[in-house]
Amino acid sequence: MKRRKFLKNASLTTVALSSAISLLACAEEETNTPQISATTKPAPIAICTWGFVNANAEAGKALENNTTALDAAIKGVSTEEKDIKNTTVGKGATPNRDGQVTLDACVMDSNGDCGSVMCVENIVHVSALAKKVMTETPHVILVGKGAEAFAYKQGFKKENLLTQDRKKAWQEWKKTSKYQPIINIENHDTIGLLTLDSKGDIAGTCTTSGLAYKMNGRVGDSPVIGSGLFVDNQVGAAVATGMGEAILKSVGCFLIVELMRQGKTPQQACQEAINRIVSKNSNYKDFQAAFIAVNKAGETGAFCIHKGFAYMKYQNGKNNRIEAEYYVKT
Ligand code: SD4
Repeated sequence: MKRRKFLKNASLTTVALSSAISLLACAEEETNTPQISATTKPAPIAICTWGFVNANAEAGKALENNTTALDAAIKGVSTEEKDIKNTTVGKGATPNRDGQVTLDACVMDSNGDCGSVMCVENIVHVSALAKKVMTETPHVILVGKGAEAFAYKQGFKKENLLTQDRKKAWQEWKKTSKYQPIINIENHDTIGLLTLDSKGDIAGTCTTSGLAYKMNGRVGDSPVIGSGLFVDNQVGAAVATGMGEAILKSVGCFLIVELMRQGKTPQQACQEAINRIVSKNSNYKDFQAAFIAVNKAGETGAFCIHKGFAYMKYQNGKNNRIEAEYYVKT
Protein backbone atom coordinates (compact mmCIF):
# COMPACT_ATOMS: atom_id res chain seq x y z
CA MET A 1 0.00 0.00 0.00
CA LYS A 2 2.63 2.38 1.14
CA ARG A 3 4.73 1.61 -1.91
CA ARG A 4 1.73 2.20 -4.27
CA LYS A 5 1.00 5.53 -2.58
CA PHE A 6 4.63 6.48 -2.86
CA LEU A 7 4.67 5.62 -6.58
CA LYS A 8 1.43 7.55 -7.17
CA ASN A 9 2.82 10.56 -5.36
CA ALA A 10 6.08 10.22 -7.21
CA SER A 11 4.36 10.16 -10.60
CA LEU A 12 2.22 13.16 -9.63
CA THR A 13 5.38 14.95 -8.60
CA THR A 14 6.95 14.02 -11.93
CA VAL A 15 3.94 15.44 -13.81
CA ALA A 16 4.04 18.62 -11.70
CA LEU A 17 7.79 18.90 -12.14
CA SER A 18 7.73 18.40 -15.86
CA SER A 19 4.97 20.97 -16.32
CA ALA A 20 6.90 23.39 -14.11
CA ILE A 21 9.98 22.76 -16.21
CA SER A 22 8.10 23.33 -19.46
CA LEU A 23 6.60 26.52 -18.00
CA LEU A 24 10.08 27.66 -17.04
CA ALA A 25 11.35 26.79 -20.50
CA CYS A 26 8.55 28.87 -22.01
CA ALA A 27 9.34 31.78 -19.72
CA GLU A 28 13.01 31.51 -20.59
CA GLU A 29 12.19 31.35 -24.27
CA GLU A 30 10.07 34.46 -23.85
CA THR A 31 12.78 36.49 -22.15
CA ASN A 32 15.36 35.32 -24.69
CA THR A 33 13.18 36.10 -27.66
CA PRO A 34 14.35 39.35 -29.14
CA GLN A 35 11.48 41.80 -29.48
CA ILE A 36 13.29 43.68 -32.18
CA SER A 37 13.15 42.06 -35.55
CA ALA A 38 14.66 43.87 -38.47
CA THR A 39 12.50 43.21 -41.53
CA THR A 40 15.33 44.24 -43.82
CA LYS A 41 18.92 44.15 -42.65
CA PRO A 42 20.03 47.73 -41.88
CA ALA A 43 23.08 49.17 -43.64
CA PRO A 44 26.12 49.26 -41.31
CA ILE A 45 25.96 51.90 -38.59
CA ALA A 46 28.50 53.56 -36.32
CA ILE A 47 27.44 55.86 -33.52
CA CYS A 48 29.65 57.55 -30.98
CA THR A 49 29.41 59.89 -28.03
CA TRP A 50 30.16 63.61 -28.57
CA GLY A 51 31.14 65.20 -31.84
CA PHE A 52 33.97 62.89 -32.82
CA VAL A 53 33.51 63.27 -36.56
CA ASN A 54 36.73 61.57 -37.63
CA ALA A 55 36.56 58.67 -35.19
CA ASN A 56 33.01 57.87 -36.20
CA ALA A 57 33.76 58.19 -39.93
CA GLU A 58 36.74 55.85 -39.52
CA ALA A 59 34.50 53.27 -37.89
CA GLY A 60 31.72 53.76 -40.45
CA LYS A 61 34.05 53.37 -43.42
CA ALA A 62 35.67 50.31 -41.89
CA LEU A 63 32.20 48.77 -41.56
CA GLU A 64 31.51 49.52 -45.22
CA ASN A 65 34.71 47.62 -46.03
CA ASN A 66 33.27 44.63 -44.16
CA THR A 67 35.42 45.03 -41.06
CA THR A 68 33.79 43.27 -38.13
CA ALA A 69 31.76 45.36 -35.70
CA LEU A 70 34.34 45.22 -32.90
CA ASP A 71 37.41 45.92 -35.04
CA ALA A 72 35.64 48.86 -36.68
CA ALA A 73 34.74 50.29 -33.26
CA ILE A 74 38.31 49.93 -31.99
CA LYS A 75 39.65 51.50 -35.19
CA GLY A 76 37.33 54.45 -34.70
CA VAL A 77 38.25 55.22 -31.11
CA SER A 78 41.98 54.79 -31.75
CA THR A 79 41.74 58.09 -33.66
CA GLU A 80 40.84 59.83 -30.40
CA GLU A 81 43.25 57.82 -28.27
CA LYS A 82 46.21 59.14 -30.27
CA ASP A 83 44.88 62.69 -30.62
CA ILE A 84 46.62 64.82 -27.99
CA LYS A 85 43.97 67.53 -28.37
CA ASN A 86 41.43 65.26 -26.69
CA THR A 87 42.24 65.76 -23.01
CA THR A 88 39.97 62.98 -21.73
CA VAL A 89 41.15 60.02 -23.82
CA GLY A 90 44.51 58.34 -24.51
CA LYS A 91 47.67 60.37 -25.09
CA GLY A 92 47.31 63.96 -23.93
CA ALA A 93 44.66 63.09 -21.35
CA THR A 94 44.38 64.97 -18.07
CA PRO A 95 46.28 63.29 -15.22
CA ASN A 96 45.07 62.26 -11.80
CA ARG A 97 45.77 64.45 -8.77
CA ASP A 98 49.29 62.95 -8.49
CA GLY A 99 50.17 63.84 -12.07
CA GLN A 100 49.79 60.36 -13.59
CA VAL A 101 47.67 59.71 -16.66
CA THR A 102 45.71 56.50 -16.05
CA LEU A 103 43.35 55.12 -18.67
CA ASP A 104 40.29 52.85 -18.64
CA ALA A 105 38.68 50.98 -21.54
CA CYS A 106 36.50 48.04 -22.41
CA VAL A 107 35.17 46.17 -25.43
CA MET A 108 32.26 43.83 -25.96
CA ASP A 109 31.50 41.81 -29.08
CA SER A 110 28.55 40.12 -30.71
CA ASN A 111 29.27 36.80 -28.97
CA GLY A 112 28.85 38.47 -25.61
CA ASP A 113 32.60 38.22 -24.99
CA CYS A 114 34.26 41.18 -23.34
CA GLY A 115 37.55 42.58 -22.10
CA SER A 116 38.49 45.49 -19.91
CA VAL A 117 41.54 47.35 -18.61
CA MET A 118 41.52 49.79 -15.72
CA CYS A 119 43.96 52.36 -14.41
CA VAL A 120 46.61 51.66 -17.05
CA GLU A 121 49.62 53.96 -17.52
CA ASN A 122 51.93 54.44 -20.53
CA ILE A 123 49.75 52.70 -23.13
CA VAL A 124 47.89 54.79 -25.72
CA HIS A 125 45.54 52.28 -27.32
CA VAL A 126 43.78 50.84 -24.31
CA SER A 127 40.69 49.85 -26.28
CA ALA A 128 42.82 47.52 -28.42
CA LEU A 129 44.46 46.32 -25.20
CA ALA A 130 41.03 45.49 -23.74
CA LYS A 131 40.38 43.35 -26.84
CA LYS A 132 43.65 41.50 -26.18
CA VAL A 133 42.49 40.77 -22.63
CA MET A 134 39.35 39.30 -24.19
CA THR A 135 41.10 37.22 -26.87
CA GLU A 136 44.46 36.31 -25.28
CA THR A 137 43.59 35.62 -21.66
CA PRO A 138 40.93 33.59 -19.88
CA HIS A 139 39.97 36.78 -18.01
CA VAL A 140 37.75 39.80 -18.50
CA ILE A 141 39.54 42.51 -16.49
CA LEU A 142 43.20 43.41 -15.98
CA VAL A 143 44.18 46.44 -13.91
CA GLY A 144 47.15 48.74 -13.32
CA LYS A 145 50.68 47.36 -13.52
CA GLY A 146 49.45 43.89 -14.47
CA ALA A 147 47.56 45.27 -17.45
CA GLU A 148 50.59 47.35 -18.45
CA ALA A 149 52.97 44.36 -18.26
CA PHE A 150 50.49 42.33 -20.33
CA ALA A 151 50.41 45.14 -22.91
CA TYR A 152 54.19 44.98 -23.43
CA LYS A 153 54.01 41.21 -23.84
CA GLN A 154 51.40 41.79 -26.54
CA GLY A 155 53.72 44.20 -28.37
CA PHE A 156 52.22 47.54 -27.24
CA LYS A 157 54.72 50.42 -27.04
CA LYS A 158 55.53 52.28 -23.82
CA GLU A 159 54.66 55.95 -24.25
CA ASN A 160 54.58 58.97 -21.99
CA LEU A 161 50.90 60.02 -22.01
CA LEU A 162 51.39 63.30 -20.13
CA THR A 163 51.87 66.18 -22.58
CA GLN A 164 53.55 69.46 -21.61
CA ASP A 165 50.22 71.20 -21.99
CA ARG A 166 48.44 68.86 -19.54
CA LYS A 167 51.39 68.99 -17.15
CA LYS A 168 51.13 72.78 -17.03
CA ALA A 169 47.36 72.64 -16.47
CA TRP A 170 47.87 70.12 -13.65
CA GLN A 171 50.55 72.30 -12.01
CA GLU A 172 48.14 75.21 -12.22
CA TRP A 173 45.37 73.07 -10.66
CA LYS A 174 47.70 72.05 -7.83
CA LYS A 175 47.92 75.66 -6.64
CA THR A 176 44.40 75.37 -5.25
CA SER A 177 43.92 71.58 -5.61
CA LYS A 178 40.20 72.04 -5.60
CA TYR A 179 38.83 68.54 -5.90
CA GLN A 180 35.69 68.66 -7.98
CA PRO A 181 34.70 65.13 -8.80
CA ILE A 182 31.95 66.36 -11.04
CA ILE A 183 31.57 65.91 -14.75
CA ASN A 184 29.77 68.78 -16.34
CA ILE A 185 29.42 70.30 -19.72
CA GLU A 186 33.01 71.54 -20.04
CA ASN A 187 35.09 68.68 -18.85
CA HIS A 188 34.23 65.52 -20.66
CA ASP A 189 35.06 63.86 -23.92
CA THR A 190 35.01 60.11 -23.31
CA ILE A 191 34.45 58.22 -26.51
CA GLY A 192 32.02 55.32 -26.57
CA LEU A 193 31.42 53.85 -30.01
CA LEU A 194 28.80 51.29 -31.06
CA THR A 195 28.77 49.47 -34.39
CA LEU A 196 26.42 47.31 -36.40
CA ASP A 197 28.33 45.60 -39.21
CA SER A 198 27.42 44.35 -42.68
CA LYS A 199 26.41 40.96 -41.23
CA GLY A 200 24.09 42.67 -38.76
CA ASP A 201 26.36 41.94 -35.77
CA ILE A 202 26.72 44.49 -32.99
CA ALA A 203 29.74 45.45 -30.85
CA GLY A 204 31.11 48.40 -28.93
CA THR A 205 33.95 49.97 -27.03
CA CYS A 206 34.49 52.76 -24.53
CA THR A 207 37.81 54.50 -23.73
CA THR A 208 38.64 57.33 -21.31
CA SER A 209 40.97 58.85 -18.75
CA GLY A 210 37.95 59.45 -16.52
CA LEU A 211 37.67 62.40 -14.18
CA ALA A 212 40.22 65.18 -14.36
CA TYR A 213 42.51 65.13 -11.28
CA LYS A 214 40.75 62.07 -9.91
CA MET A 215 42.10 60.24 -6.87
CA ASN A 216 44.90 57.85 -7.72
CA GLY A 217 43.22 54.49 -8.36
CA ARG A 218 39.78 55.89 -9.11
CA VAL A 219 37.92 54.01 -11.86
CA GLY A 220 34.59 55.13 -13.30
CA ASP A 221 31.91 53.39 -15.31
CA SER A 222 33.65 53.37 -18.68
CA PRO A 223 35.59 50.07 -18.36
CA VAL A 224 32.84 48.36 -16.34
CA ILE A 225 30.77 46.00 -18.48
CA GLY A 226 27.08 46.72 -17.95
CA SER A 227 27.63 50.23 -16.65
CA GLY A 228 29.77 51.97 -19.29
CA LEU A 229 29.00 49.55 -22.13
CA PHE A 230 26.77 46.60 -22.85
CA VAL A 231 26.10 44.59 -26.00
CA ASP A 232 23.58 41.84 -26.62
CA ASN A 233 23.66 40.83 -30.27
CA GLN A 234 20.04 39.65 -30.15
CA VAL A 235 18.83 43.04 -28.97
CA GLY A 236 21.24 45.96 -29.26
CA ALA A 237 23.89 47.92 -27.40
CA ALA A 238 24.39 51.00 -25.25
CA VAL A 239 27.35 53.10 -24.15
CA ALA A 240 27.63 55.88 -21.57
CA THR A 241 29.50 59.08 -20.89
CA GLY A 242 29.40 61.49 -18.00
CA MET A 243 29.57 61.16 -14.25
CA GLY A 244 30.84 57.63 -13.78
CA GLU A 245 29.77 57.22 -10.17
CA ALA A 246 26.11 57.89 -11.03
CA ILE A 247 26.23 55.63 -14.09
CA LEU A 248 27.84 52.81 -12.09
CA LYS A 249 25.11 52.96 -9.47
CA SER A 250 22.43 52.44 -12.10
CA VAL A 251 24.28 49.84 -14.26
CA GLY A 252 22.90 52.04 -17.02
CA CYS A 253 23.92 50.26 -20.21
CA PHE A 254 22.71 46.85 -19.10
CA LEU A 255 19.46 48.48 -18.09
CA ILE A 256 19.05 50.06 -21.53
CA VAL A 257 19.65 46.79 -23.36
CA GLU A 258 17.15 45.00 -21.11
CA LEU A 259 14.59 47.76 -21.71
CA MET A 260 15.08 47.40 -25.46
CA ARG A 261 14.60 43.64 -25.07
CA GLN A 262 11.24 44.40 -23.49
CA GLY A 263 10.27 46.44 -26.54
CA LYS A 264 11.39 49.98 -25.81
CA THR A 265 13.08 51.90 -28.61
CA PRO A 266 16.71 52.95 -28.05
CA GLN A 267 15.45 56.49 -27.46
CA GLN A 268 12.88 55.42 -24.85
CA ALA A 269 15.39 53.11 -23.15
CA CYS A 270 18.06 55.84 -22.88
CA GLN A 271 15.46 58.24 -21.46
CA GLU A 272 14.36 55.69 -18.86
CA ALA A 273 17.97 55.11 -17.77
CA ILE A 274 18.49 58.87 -17.31
CA ASN A 275 15.20 59.10 -15.38
CA ARG A 276 16.53 56.38 -13.09
CA ILE A 277 19.75 58.33 -12.45
CA VAL A 278 17.82 61.55 -11.84
CA SER A 279 15.46 59.88 -9.39
CA LYS A 280 18.33 58.38 -7.35
CA ASN A 281 20.70 61.38 -7.29
CA SER A 282 19.34 64.55 -5.71
CA ASN A 283 22.39 66.47 -7.01
CA TYR A 284 21.64 65.55 -10.65
CA LYS A 285 21.60 69.22 -11.65
CA ASP A 286 25.32 69.37 -10.87
CA PHE A 287 26.51 66.71 -13.28
CA GLN A 288 26.08 65.41 -16.78
CA ALA A 289 25.34 61.81 -17.78
CA ALA A 290 24.42 60.61 -21.24
CA PHE A 291 23.67 57.36 -23.05
CA ILE A 292 23.51 56.38 -26.69
CA ALA A 293 22.03 53.13 -27.98
CA VAL A 294 21.39 51.13 -31.14
CA ASN A 295 19.10 48.16 -31.67
CA LYS A 296 19.18 45.20 -34.03
CA ALA A 297 16.86 46.96 -36.46
CA GLY A 298 19.34 49.84 -36.75
CA GLU A 299 17.30 52.36 -34.76
CA THR A 300 19.40 54.67 -32.60
CA GLY A 301 18.69 56.98 -29.69
CA ALA A 302 20.29 59.13 -27.02
CA PHE A 303 19.33 60.96 -23.87
CA CYS A 304 21.22 63.02 -21.29
CA ILE A 305 20.62 65.13 -18.19
CA HIS A 306 21.71 68.52 -19.49
CA LYS A 307 21.52 70.21 -22.85
CA GLY A 308 24.74 70.14 -24.83
CA PHE A 309 25.34 66.47 -25.53
CA ALA A 310 25.38 65.24 -29.12
CA TYR A 311 26.29 62.00 -30.83
CA MET A 312 27.55 61.12 -34.30
CA LYS A 313 25.78 58.68 -36.55
CA TYR A 314 27.41 57.22 -39.67
CA GLN A 315 25.28 55.29 -42.15
CA ASN A 316 25.25 55.03 -45.96
CA GLY A 317 28.26 57.32 -46.30
CA LYS A 318 26.73 60.11 -44.19
CA ASN A 319 28.15 61.14 -40.85
CA ASN A 320 25.56 63.23 -39.00
CA ARG A 321 25.72 65.02 -35.70
CA ILE A 322 22.54 64.55 -33.69
CA GLU A 323 21.75 66.73 -30.67
CA ALA A 324 20.44 64.56 -27.87
CA GLU A 325 17.26 65.25 -25.97
CA TYR A 326 17.79 66.15 -22.33
CA TYR A 327 16.09 66.06 -18.95
CA VAL A 328 16.70 69.50 -17.40
CA LYS A 329 14.51 71.94 -19.32
CA THR A 330 14.98 75.06 -17.20
C1 SD4 B 1 34.18 58.40 -15.93
N1 SD4 B 1 32.36 58.27 -17.48
O1 SD4 B 1 35.30 57.99 -15.72
C2 SD4 B 1 33.74 58.62 -17.36
C3 SD4 B 1 34.06 60.02 -17.74
C4 SD4 B 1 33.40 60.53 -18.96
O2 SD4 B 1 33.25 62.15 -20.53
O3 SD4 B 1 32.52 59.96 -19.55
N2 SD4 B 1 33.81 61.65 -19.41
O4 SD4 B 1 33.39 58.70 -15.03
